[in-house]
Amino acid sequence: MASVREVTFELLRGHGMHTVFGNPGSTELPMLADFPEDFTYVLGLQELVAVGMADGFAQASGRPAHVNLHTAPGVGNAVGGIFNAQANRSPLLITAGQQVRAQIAIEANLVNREAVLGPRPYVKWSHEPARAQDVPHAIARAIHHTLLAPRGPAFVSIPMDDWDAEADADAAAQLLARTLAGAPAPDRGALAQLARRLHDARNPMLVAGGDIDASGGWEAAVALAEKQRLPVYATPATGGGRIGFPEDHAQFLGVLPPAIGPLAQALAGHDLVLVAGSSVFPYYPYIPGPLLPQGAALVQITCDPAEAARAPMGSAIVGDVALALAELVELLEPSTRAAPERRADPGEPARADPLSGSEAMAALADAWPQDAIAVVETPSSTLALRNRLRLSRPGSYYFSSSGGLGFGIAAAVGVQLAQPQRPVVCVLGEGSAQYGIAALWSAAAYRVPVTFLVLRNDEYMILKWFAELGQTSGVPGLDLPGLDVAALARAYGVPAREVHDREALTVALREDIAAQDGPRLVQAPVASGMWLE
Ligand SMILES: Cc1ncc(C[n+]2csc(CCOP(=O)(O)OP(=O)(O)O)c2C)c(N)n1
Repeated sequence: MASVREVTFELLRGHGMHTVFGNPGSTELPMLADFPEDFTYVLGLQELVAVGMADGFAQASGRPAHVNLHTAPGVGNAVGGIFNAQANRSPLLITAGQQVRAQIAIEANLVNREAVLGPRPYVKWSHEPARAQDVPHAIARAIHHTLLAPRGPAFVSIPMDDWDAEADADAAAQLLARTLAGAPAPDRGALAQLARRLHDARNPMLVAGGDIDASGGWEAAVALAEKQRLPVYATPATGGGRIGFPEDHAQFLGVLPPAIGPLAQALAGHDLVLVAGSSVFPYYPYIPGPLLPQGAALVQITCDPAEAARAPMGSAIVGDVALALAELVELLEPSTRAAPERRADPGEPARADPLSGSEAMAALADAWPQDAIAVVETPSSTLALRNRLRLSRPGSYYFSSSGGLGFGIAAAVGVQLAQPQRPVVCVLGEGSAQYGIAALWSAAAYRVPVTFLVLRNDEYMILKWFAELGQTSGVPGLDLPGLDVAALARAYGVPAREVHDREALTVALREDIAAQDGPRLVQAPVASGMWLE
């Protein structure tokens, strides 16, 4: 007779989920006992790191990933990462250990009290099975939830004595045979109406969001923009976890500003704004103003009913973004509107000592292989990175769309494990790097060849900028003197060096990207400033 553990691993096999990211504790040992040889366990030294690695892995593979957490304190550590994963729409199966059933009632040590409540706001489904025999069903159900639109994490808490219990053979056989399919098809009538509105519009535009990339709609977005000669903007960088349109395309005009007033101003002159694969809009900070410019209408295409329901303006079509875009391409004839004017190149950045963020990003652009992937957590240089790299291939950019730090290093490791053929470069502020710094150990231990670039400005620059913007003075805790990430990296087993000028940075990055034997880190001291170009 098969045990709950055996049936569960069989189920994971059936879903192609052979990798378990995690940090083990005593409550997880029974699950991990006799760990099957066809599975890989990737150790993260803290739960936030384990979740971040699984998030990157899930997003870059397009498949659900499994992360296993320690009971209450481990789940607590992980919550910031779970918050990021839901914003990233990452299909994560999150399992956590729990005390043995016999000791839950008396709240013995390590009981995860009301286990389902901790992660509940940030997961699609949160559950602790009523019986050991229900564990495989709960895990299957969680996996299905992660994959059905909108994708996202699901959580199962499992008492540690469940794993050796005898499984229900009939239920297991049925479970293992089940498959679920279904991308939500957008309403055809609504799409036909949108096609007419696009055709009739004088000056329509497209706002490209990350779900274009996640849904596989990249080519359809390009085809639609070209056929209709639409100017294209990216949704604000604050919520753009992925990029949805090639940023070197002649019709790509830049990244929208993230606040209400400036964003509406950037849309001025357009009579129809089509937003595909983004919320409307990931605003931050609060700069009030009209939501839309005079004379503009907005239509959003989203796979997420909640995102459609909460938008403050415009209409919405709910359905798979790639399907919707492909159907619009079919429905529309080529437009004779004038093509949008190509935006200017940012030009060579001025020389500075220390380097400006723009120079550092220009050095990165010089070293950039066509097929490389950027994982980005560098608040004051994110826009400079976008403007200088102009990434042009799908699946080339990962950013924590919630804004929660602790994503970058870990996600880069997960992305690289999912995409071993493509070089991965992770660009970090030295402040951001601290939240998930222990992921450097996983990169070194598993020889994951990510190149890390750390921009060291000795401060939380973006918070100083927000303080200035909000006219908030006298804020403590915004300086980071003496924080040497290269030294930290060496302690975790990652070879690291510091470089000071643009040429040396280009050379170091080229060398590190070419070396595929494990992770490398380059630290570049940079001047204080917000680097937009
Ligand atoms: C988990 C978490 N804690 C705190 C913050 C607030 N926060 C946003 S940006 C930032 C500073 C980042 O500093 P650094 O990486 O050095 O980048 P810089 O702004 O200097 O470019 C902080 C602390 C956050 N976003 N997430």
